[in-house]
Amino acid sequence: MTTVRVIGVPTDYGQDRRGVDMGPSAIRYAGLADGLADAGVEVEDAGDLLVPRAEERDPDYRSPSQGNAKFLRETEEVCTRLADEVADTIDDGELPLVLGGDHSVAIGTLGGSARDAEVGAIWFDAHGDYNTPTTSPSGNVHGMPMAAVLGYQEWADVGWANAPGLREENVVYVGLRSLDDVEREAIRDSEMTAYTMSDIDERGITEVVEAALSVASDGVDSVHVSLDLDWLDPGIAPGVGTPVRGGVTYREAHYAMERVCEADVLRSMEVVEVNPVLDDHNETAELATELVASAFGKRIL
Ligand code: HAR
Ligand code: MN
Ligand code: MN
Ligand code: MN
Repeated sequence: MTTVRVIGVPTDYGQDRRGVDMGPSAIRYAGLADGLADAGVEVEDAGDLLVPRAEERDPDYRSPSQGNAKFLRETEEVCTRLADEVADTIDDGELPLVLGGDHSVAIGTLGGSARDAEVGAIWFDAHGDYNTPTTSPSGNVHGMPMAAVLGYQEWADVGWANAPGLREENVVYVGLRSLDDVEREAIRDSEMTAYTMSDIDERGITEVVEAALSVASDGVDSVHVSLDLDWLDPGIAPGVGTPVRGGVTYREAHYAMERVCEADVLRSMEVVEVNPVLDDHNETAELATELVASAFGKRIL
């Protein structure tokens, strides 16, 4: 039986809206343990990493390459510890489930998950998160983790942001609908595969998820799944810092997670960007919990 180790990472360094640091608590309160039990996995809750409050820190450190990324020192500090914890979990034969926090935590999750193995990744998100400290319009690191771990441009020599085993040609986006202009070009020029919401409109979630799983798992040991709750339509997932209209539906999201489970390639998973301060009666955290249960095997029949 799979043992899932839950690792909470209560950060909000990577974006401007306070409250996403309460994501791990909200997701647990929404019934994560029961959801995972329904899915038939063993659960071990490792608690939360200790994360200093943003107000106690100075966001203005300017590096790498003097870009505008905020809270980089703090992000490094947290992601370095998270990467070790994720790598340890996998060494122990368990499956890490990281609860964010904002999406900058993916630098740590992928750093640990792709430390000693060849790994693919599926990025369920409205956003590409492929900015660098100099291309970013906002300076928010949650818009940068994929560029960071793949060593794109100024991220290239940033040692703490490496995921050595992550193969660019095995990275797949699903559900994109908000990209910055420079970021869009960079994704086009990369070896990653990108399925937008238009692709889902045209081909349907079934075909897009099949294609994503096949690209992500081709020739690698296993796959990391990153689930940003703003992937879903804000009508059903209002508790996120950067909502974008036109996201996937409840059924499309569940279908995708059910297929992730059936494909049996999962190495690590993270659920990010749940912000209870912006939420409607914790419904986004509840949705996150339900989707995790589907990804780990909860079935209707
Ligand atoms: N692309 C914009 C930026 O870099 C917005 C990024 C928003 N990112 C997330 N994560 N919510 O997906 O600032
Ligand atoms: Mn250990
Ligand atoms: Mn994201
Ligand atoms: Mn997003």
